[in-house]
Amino acid sequence: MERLARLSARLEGDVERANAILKQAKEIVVLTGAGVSAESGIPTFRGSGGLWRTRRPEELATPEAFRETPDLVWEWYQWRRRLIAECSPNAGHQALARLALKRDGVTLITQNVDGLHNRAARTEARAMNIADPQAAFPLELHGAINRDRCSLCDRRTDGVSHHESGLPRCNDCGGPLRPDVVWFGETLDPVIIGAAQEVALSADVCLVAGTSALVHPAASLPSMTLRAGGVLIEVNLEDTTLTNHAEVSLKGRSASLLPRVITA
Ligand code: BJW
Ligand code: ZN
Repeated sequence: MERLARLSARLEGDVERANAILKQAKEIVVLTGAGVSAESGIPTFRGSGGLWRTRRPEELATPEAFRETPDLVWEWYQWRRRLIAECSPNAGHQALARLALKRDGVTLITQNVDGLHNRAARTEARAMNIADPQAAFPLELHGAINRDRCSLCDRRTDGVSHHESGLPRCNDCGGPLRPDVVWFGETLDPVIIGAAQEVALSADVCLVAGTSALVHPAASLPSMTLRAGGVLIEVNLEDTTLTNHAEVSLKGRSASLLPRVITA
C-alpha cells in the first residue's frame, strides 16, 4: 500500500515536471507510435496481443511478401482497415490535437497509418471553432492504410473494399494496387522524413509516446533532438531504448497520461 502511494506520488511529480517543460518550450516535436492507438482498440505491432504475435513482420510487411503472397497481405490489410473503421480517436489523440491547434511551434509526427490523429484534428478544430485543422495533421512517416497506391505508376487513390473478385488493379495502367504504407526495406518519402528530421533538430522538446523505438529512421528522431541540445519526454507502458535518455519518463497509458501532461 505504501509502495503504491509512493509510486503514484512520483508519477504525479513526473507529470507536473513534464507539464512545466512543455509549457516553457518554444518548439515541440511529438513522435507517436502504435501505443497511442492501443486504447482506441487497435493492437500494437510487437508484444503480447500485438499484430505480429503469430506472424513474423517479414511475412506481411515487406515488398517480397506482397510479390509472393499478395492475397495474404491484402487480407491482413483489409482486416485492419475494417478494424480501424470501427475505432475512434482517444483522449491522447485529442490532447495532442488541441496542443497543436492552440500553440505555434508544435509538430506532430506519427509512425501510425491509422489516420486517428487526423480524425482527432478535425473534431478538435471544430470544437475549438478553428476552420483549418491542418496544424494538427501529423507528418505520416509510414503512410496511410486507407489509401491504395499503384505498384507501377504510383497513382494514389482512396482505398476501397475491393477484393471480391481477384486482386485490385490500377484504373490507369492496370498495375497491382497495394496499400499506401511503407514496408521494411522501402524508403520513406524523402520530403516527409526530411521535414521530420528538420523539426527534430530544431525542437527543444521531443515528446515520444507509445513507440518501441525500434524501427528506423523514425526511431532516430528523438536522438536528433537530444544531440541538438533538446530534452526528451517519454510516455510508454514499458521501458524502451530511449528511457535512459529521457528527462522525464512516464510509465502508463497514453490516453490517460497525455491529457494530464498537455494542459497548455
Ligand atoms: C503503450 C500503450 C499505451 C502499448 N500507452 N504506450 C538502422 C538500424 C537498423 C535497421 C535499420 C536502420 N535503418 C533502417 C533499417 C531497416 C528497417 C528497420 O528499422 N529495422 C529494425 C526493425 C531493425 N527500416 C526500414 O526498413 C525502413 N526503411 C528504410 O530505412 O529505408 C532505407 C533502408 C532500407 C534498408 C536498409 C537500410 C535502410 C522502413 C520501415 C517501415 C516500417 N513499417 C511498419 C509497417 C507499416 C505499415 C503497416 O502498418 O502495416 O511500420 S513496421 C511497424 O513498426 C509499423 C510501425 O509504424 C513501426 C513502429 O512500431 P511502433 O509504433 O513502435 O509499435 P510497437 O508495437 O513496436 O510498439 C508499441 C509501443 O507502445 C510499445 O513500446 C508498448 O510498450 C507501447 N504501448 N500500449 C502507451 N496504451
Ligand atoms: Zn498504375
